[in-house]
Amino acid sequence: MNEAPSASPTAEEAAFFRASGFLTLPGLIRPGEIAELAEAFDAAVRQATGRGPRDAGAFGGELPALVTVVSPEARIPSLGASRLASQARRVMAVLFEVPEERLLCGWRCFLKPSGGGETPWHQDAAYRPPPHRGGTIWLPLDPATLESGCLDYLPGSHRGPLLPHALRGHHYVAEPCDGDAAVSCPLSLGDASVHTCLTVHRAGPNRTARPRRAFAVVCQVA
Ligand SMILES: O=C(O)CCC(=O)C(=O)O
Repeated sequence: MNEAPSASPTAEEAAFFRASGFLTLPGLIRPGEIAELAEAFDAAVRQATGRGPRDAGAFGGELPALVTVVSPEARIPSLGASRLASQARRVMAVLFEVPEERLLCGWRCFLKPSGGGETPWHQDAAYRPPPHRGGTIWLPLDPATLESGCLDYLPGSHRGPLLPHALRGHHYVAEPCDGDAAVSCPLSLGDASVHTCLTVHRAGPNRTARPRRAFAVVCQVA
């Protein structure tokens, strides 16, 4: 899976990220590499849940908004050697201005089934103990559109504070949260977005007939 790395974020992109708390990364991964990543994603979901991503409505009685598989790289070791792994570290090191050796990274599979509801507003920091220095590279394996459940970000929310979150089902939900100023980030195959662990974000419902799959590479500055 390894190939020569491509360009790092420019100074302008890094400045946008520091001001806004998120950034889109067009062409982070070549579209041809997505098929291999999608195969690894499907295998990890199948191993973790006993079901494939296209087994519509097969994840229990009620259709979940999101099926999450934590640490798929433990099930599919080739992920750790993939270009996404090296690209994620490279991008994070530039954006957080640290050497790559200081980054601790882990993966997530996020599967939003066809018909799945919204991923509610939250800050990833609600899921982890402090210090809250780090972020997530989010790479969709199906086009992420307004219809399929792309991410929406609240610009500037990464300056904090960590909002109160209520645990609803499997999700921490930021409350109260006014999403009026949200910016939607639709992504084509090969594009990714990156956000900090304090950036308030959500994903819309999936109104398409296909699942919306995404890998997240979550990095903390050690
Ligand atoms: O994929 C989703 O619906 C949610 C992803 C998310 O919240 C994240 O990557 O932090």
